[in-house]
Formats: sequence, C-alpha cells, structure tokens
Amino acid sequence: MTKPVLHYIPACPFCQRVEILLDLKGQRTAVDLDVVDITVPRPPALLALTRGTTSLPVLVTAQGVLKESLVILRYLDATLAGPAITREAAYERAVEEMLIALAGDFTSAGYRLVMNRDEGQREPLRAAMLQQYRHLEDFLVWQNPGGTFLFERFGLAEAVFTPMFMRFWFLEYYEGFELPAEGFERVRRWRAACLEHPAAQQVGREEILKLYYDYAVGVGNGAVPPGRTRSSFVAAPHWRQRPWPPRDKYARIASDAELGLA
Ligand SMILES: N[C@@H](CCC(=O)N[C@@H](CS)C(=O)NCC(=O)O)C(=O)O
Repeated sequence: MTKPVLHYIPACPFCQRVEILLDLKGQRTAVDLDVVDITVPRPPALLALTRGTTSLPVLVTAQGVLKESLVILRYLDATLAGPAITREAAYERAVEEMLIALAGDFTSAGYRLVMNRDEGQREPLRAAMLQQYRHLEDFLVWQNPGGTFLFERFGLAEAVFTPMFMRFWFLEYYEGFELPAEGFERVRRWRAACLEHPAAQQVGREEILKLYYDYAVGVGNGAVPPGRTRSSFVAAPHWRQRPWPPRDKYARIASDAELGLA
C-alpha cells in the first residue's frame, strides 16, 4: 500500500501536531514527508491537490486529500499501527475534546498579542492571553487536579497544545509576557511537562524566536515586512547562523542585515 504523504512546513505548529502524533505512535516512517517553503508561492501541483487553499498541513492518502491538523491527527491515529493516542473510552474522549475545543481561542490570543504593533493595545491583549491560560487552569483543576497531563500520559490534547506552548516562547521574548506563578500552578505544571516531552522536540526555542521575528512585527505566513527583502522564515541562511533578533518590536523593523538574512 502506498504511504500517505504529509505536505508540511517544519516550523508550523499545526504541522508539528502531526509530527508529535507520529512520534507518539512510533510511526515516523509510516508517512512520506514533503517540506513546503512558506516563503515562496505554493507549487501548482500542491494547489491543485488542495483546490487552491494554501494552509498546511495537508495529508494525501490513497483515498483522497485531508486538510486541517485536527482531522489529520484523528485519521492517522485511527489508521496507523502503534498505541492509540486519542482516549478510547467515550467519556474520556469527550473530556479530551472539551480541552481541545479551547485550543482555537488560546492560539488566536497568542498570535494577536505577538503580532500587535499598537502599544495602546498591549495591555488588553495581554489580559486576553492571561484569560485563556485561566480557562486552561480551570479546566485542568476541574478534570485532574493532582495530575500532570490531562490524563495519566501525554495524549491527543497535549499533541494539540504543545506546539502552541512552544510558539508562545515568542510572547516571553518579544512581549515580556510571563505566566504568573500564583493562580496558574496546574497549567504551569502541564505546560512544563508538555514542553519537555521526548515526542515533542521537533523544534526548539532559538529556532522559533528567530523564524518568528516577522510575526513580532505584524507580518505572518512568510510575507516580507516593509523595508526588507527576505522573510525571517527563509531556510537559508540557516537560523543557527543568524544573530538573535532584537526585541524592540514596537520601535522599528530590523533590517535583513541585522537579522542575518542578507
Ligand atoms: N486550521 C489549520 C491551520 C493551519 C495553518 O494556519 N497553517 C499555516 C502555517 S502555521 C499556513 O499554512 N499558513 C500559510 C497559508 O495559510 O497560506 C490547521 O489546523 O491545520
């Protein structure tokens, strides 16, 4: 049988969800990977597969094309060998779904804050982010107050949230946003265990902070900010060879040279 093909962007959190699931199942090689460069127009063949949409990940199976990371996670969990990552008991699966249902607003709040360039909006956006963490704190205290993960091990909800916890390193670096110690103990414990889980090490902090510089100045998805000729998401020069980006995102947009992109 032909392997499914995952078209993905390595630094993309939605794509990382799928990589984590494959690692959790011990099925990294069960899917062929096609790396897509977010800084150039999508290849026509890929656009034809997706009927013109550009959002990734996309999974091409023997039966057809699947879009949306959550859909792909559930499909691969159901069809590949290895341990089930989704909870098997109906009630537990429903609890898992309730937590996953919080991921969209959580993600949007973090991206709105990092991409903001209006200093006057900073405080309301920080408050909105904190509110999202409060929802997670409340949920975990409700469902599993003494535990670390939602259930006894890193599962589907963790595969969904961990890439966002990693991207939100950009909130600490570019916004000085830290989760307060008091009142957030349970979500902090969850987040720390998620971040250090062996199945979730596809990207690291330095890579994220360098690649996501453009998001911090309000420009997403591989587009080029004003005054620059290259996106911070370009593959070369490799992020390891680039200097750490400046943090003063409200003052100015750093040049290609300053970011090591020239
Ligand atoms: N809801 C989608 C979101 C995927 C998404 O936003 N992917 C971004 C990369 S992080 C993307 O492909 N951006 C480029 C584009 O949309 O053209 C999912 O969960 O798969």
